[in-house]
Amino acid sequence: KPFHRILLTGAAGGLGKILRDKLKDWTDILRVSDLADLGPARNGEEVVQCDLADKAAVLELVKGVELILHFGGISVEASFEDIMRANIQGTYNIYEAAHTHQVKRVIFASSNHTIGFYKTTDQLTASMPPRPDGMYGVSKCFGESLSRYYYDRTGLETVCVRIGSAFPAPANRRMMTTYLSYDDLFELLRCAAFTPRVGHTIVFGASDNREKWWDNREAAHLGFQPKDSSSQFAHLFPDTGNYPAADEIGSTYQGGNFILSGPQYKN
Ligand code: NAI
Ligand code: 15L
Repeated sequence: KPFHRILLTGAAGGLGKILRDKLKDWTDILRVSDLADLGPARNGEEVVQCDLADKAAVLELVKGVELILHFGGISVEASFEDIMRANIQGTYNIYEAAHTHQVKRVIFASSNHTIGFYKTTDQLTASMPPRPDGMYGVSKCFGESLSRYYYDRTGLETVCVRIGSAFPAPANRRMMTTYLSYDDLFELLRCAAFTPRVGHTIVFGASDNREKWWDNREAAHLGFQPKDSSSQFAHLFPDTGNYPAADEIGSTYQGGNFILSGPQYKN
């Protein structure tokens, strides 16, 4: 197999559960980790339950690993204190440990909420300034900056995947644009893992949806070509020509309703 040992953090989560099975073909040993219970180790697995905020535990977690898929952490808007522990301290611990143990590459599950305050009428490339839509988005911007720093300083490579909406199906009209099928996510991760040199790359993760906000020309070296499209779900959210809707703030910004959790929209 191409890798001896890969670490997957967040392995008990929605995406982690999918990846836990799919990553087996890439590696002799898949080390799966989460704060939550992962059940017993399956064939070819090592299971490590730990808190990403625990620096000593993460140092041990990363030992002997060639590639990290860092998917663990808080995945929605939450208090700064909670996000700080899981996403800021946690991601820092992963990078410090990766550097210490000379890990070659990290694939970081970043998010479209790094740019959620752009309008749904804007077209973006990866080098445009981040415009996070909450503390969660800010923490993902931290991960993107931190990984840039580790690459410039130490040569540790990272692909930051600004995942759109990776679910079985879009749950609302906005997700017709941000939808990323599980197969396309996996293909993007394959590109991120196997492209010979990635340096520090930021790539948007969306399927080949009819409406697009994100242009991946700056990540062309990854060769990512999505195959799926949200069009197969068009019947769920028929195009009424009323998007963005003037009376619905969640359709004005790319981050959708995440922006409603920010202090500026509280009474
Ligand atoms: P999820 O919330 O289902 O999974 C995250 C996992 O991280 C959970 O199992 C949780 O127990 C674990 N975790 C949380 N705090 C932790 C800590 N302190 N220490 C160790 N583990 C901890 O989220 P999902 O949907 O699977 O997303 C995975 C990653 O991808 C997350 O980093 C998320 O921010 C990112 N992402 C996901 C998107 C999606 O559409 N599913 C979109 C954009 C980004
Ligand atoms: C994210 O970053 C979240 O982790 C996920 O739960 C979805 O809300 C997704 O973005 C989205 O924007 O649809």
